Amino acid sequence: MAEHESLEFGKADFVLLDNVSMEEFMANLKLRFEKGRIYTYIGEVVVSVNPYRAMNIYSRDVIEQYKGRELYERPPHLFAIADAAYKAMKRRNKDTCIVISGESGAGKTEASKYIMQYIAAITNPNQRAEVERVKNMLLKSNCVLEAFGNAKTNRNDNSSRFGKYMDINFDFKGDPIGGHINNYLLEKSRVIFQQEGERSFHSFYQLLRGAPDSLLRSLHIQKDPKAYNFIKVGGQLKSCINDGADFKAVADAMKVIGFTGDEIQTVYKILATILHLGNLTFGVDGDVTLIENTKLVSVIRELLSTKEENVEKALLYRTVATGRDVIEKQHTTQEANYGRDALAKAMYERLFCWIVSRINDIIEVRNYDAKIHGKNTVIGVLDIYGFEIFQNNSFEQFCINYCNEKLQQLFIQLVLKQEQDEYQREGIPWKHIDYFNNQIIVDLVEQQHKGIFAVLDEACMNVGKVTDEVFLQGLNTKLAKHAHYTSRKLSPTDKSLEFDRDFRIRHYAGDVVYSVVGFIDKNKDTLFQDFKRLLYNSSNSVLKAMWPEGKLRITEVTKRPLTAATLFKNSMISLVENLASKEPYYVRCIKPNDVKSPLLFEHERCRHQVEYLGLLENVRVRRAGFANRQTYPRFLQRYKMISEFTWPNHDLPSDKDAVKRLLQGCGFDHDVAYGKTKVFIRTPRTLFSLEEQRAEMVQRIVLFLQKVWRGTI
Ligand code: AOV
Ligand code: MG
Repeated sequence: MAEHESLEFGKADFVLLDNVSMEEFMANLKLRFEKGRIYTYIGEVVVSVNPYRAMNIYSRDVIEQYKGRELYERPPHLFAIADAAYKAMKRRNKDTCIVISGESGAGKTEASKYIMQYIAAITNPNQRAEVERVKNMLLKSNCVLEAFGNAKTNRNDNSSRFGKYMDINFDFKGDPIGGHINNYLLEKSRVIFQQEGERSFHSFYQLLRGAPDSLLRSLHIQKDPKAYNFIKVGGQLKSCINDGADFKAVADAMKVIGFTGDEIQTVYKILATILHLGNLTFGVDGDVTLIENTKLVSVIRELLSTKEENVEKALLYRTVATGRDVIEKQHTTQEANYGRDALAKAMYERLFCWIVSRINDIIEVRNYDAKIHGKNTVIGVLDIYGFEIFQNNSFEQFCINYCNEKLQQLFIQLVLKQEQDEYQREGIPWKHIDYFNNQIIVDLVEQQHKGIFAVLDEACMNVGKVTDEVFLQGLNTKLAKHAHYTSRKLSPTDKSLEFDRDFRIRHYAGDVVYSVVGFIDKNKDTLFQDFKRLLYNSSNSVLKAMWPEGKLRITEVTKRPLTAATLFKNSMISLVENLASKEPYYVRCIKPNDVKSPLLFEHERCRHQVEYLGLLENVRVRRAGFANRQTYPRFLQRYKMISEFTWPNHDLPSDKDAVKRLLQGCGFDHDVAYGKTKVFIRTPRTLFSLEEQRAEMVQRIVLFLQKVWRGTI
């Protein structure tokens, strides 16, 4: 427990509150925020409140103050948690992970960057060139991924529109030798549409505002974002972000990471193609569908290095196999519009995934130290899109909010449930602390056969007419009695359900009304094979490599691809399994207000977050609980030398009795509890003190043995 700070800044650990009540918790949180103390502990969990202003607490000096120190020795900080995760990995050879959660705009991405910076700063004391290279790339990859995966939303000017989990691999010396990034479902619908007040991905505006004139000319692009249908929909063309300077920073970062000149040029060409695609319009002449602005087709052809007639054909026709015959079917204008939008979204998504995989190729652990010494441990950092509610919520918000439910469930499992289950198992006197378990909502979404994803997949497989309405009917039939689901049909008088297309989920973090419109399309995620072939047949080898499945002929494409929902669900399940296999450290971020003000602590807004994050329950479990536990034999193995009763061996009836005797002898009996198989130590200070005594004894024993060897005894 961090006790060194003056009380004028409030309690540095919520565990130290006089009474664990919502009022006291909130008063402490507010006081600390107002005093510029944005971090507070709950044991080993860091609670962070977004300061919305530059804080002078991340400098090199501050890093030095945290390096190698114990958690409770310094004021609460992200650096302390990063150091704890690092120490656990290094000392105990454990894979660890840092899970950062909180709603959109609460400060997760910023926190993840500070944590990475800290780890980079404290490692590689010998300045090995290879390690410096890896560290530089890990840091630079952030800048590139943010450019392509973040956007301004109505909740956050730099909102992550993808989920990111980054593993950093360390060698036996504790230096980073590589890494791997997993990315989760990019919100690609943003490529063609943004809600009012929002922007598309930063990358587009950066290109327009930062690229040299010669590059823009070669891409046939003009500087004004208003000229492009796809990125002007949200109307927010400016933001507080400096797009021009960022363009250069991203280009430099790509170079440093190791993207080739050709690769970088192709990235720009794809961005430009997408912008041009957005301006393509279709018309009809008799019963023929045609492209109205044919000049754009030759621009697109040039950028994609394909044949002009192939571009036109892919936009206007679809090749279909009927039995053995292959025919070309003309699109209606509606189908052509749909195909164009799908192409733009797919090209962007593929570009993003390709960027991630290129970074992975480059930062992957090289074949040296790690493999030679066989030891390679990992710290994972998770930064996902936070829970969000917009004016209109669709499939993407549904996936994002489900992802947040999964992470809350993991927190409950690891912090609230397992802890209490263990006390019970071990027979430690314990009054159960109640909490809201969101498993019921996780099941509502992902359960086989009757979960929302299953109903959606079933609707998509229908042979008859597949519509969003059919899907909604399916939900209403299967979930009519579910406490966390309702819809306009089921609750006709409910004012928040304005339209027939609406359904509502009671999430752990609040009620969200989703519009069913677009769910089927987004889940099926169809991209006509003709487009894949078009891009595969490009003479630009970088572009071609992004579309390997374009190689297949139409008659060879038989398998129904997995739906977007199933892919996302599977990726979330394996993410959670992965996190659960590591030793977790938590950062819980809170957003103090909705207007990005550094001064405003909106009480109700914060109280709501404290409540749904389960922080009060966290304090209760922690306070009544124990900081450390070890089996009796393990405890003895480590500390038996500090007591005459146990060194070198004890003659008591059991290890448990020996541990009791040892702790009584040291005067720590009041701070521990004896379970069936383990001893539980309440405060870290006791453990620290045992460690100190052990170190002293080890030293004495070593000196003694040296004397014996030298023959002086
Ligand atoms: P998020 O990652 O949690 O939202 P960010 O980390 O992007 O939120 O934070 C939002 C904004 O808050 C940043 O752009 C900064 O302006 C400010 N901010 C956050 N943390 C700090 C800090 N420690 N110091 C100063 N300013 C900060 V989302 O990605 O939308 O879920 O999907
Ligand atoms: Mg973020």
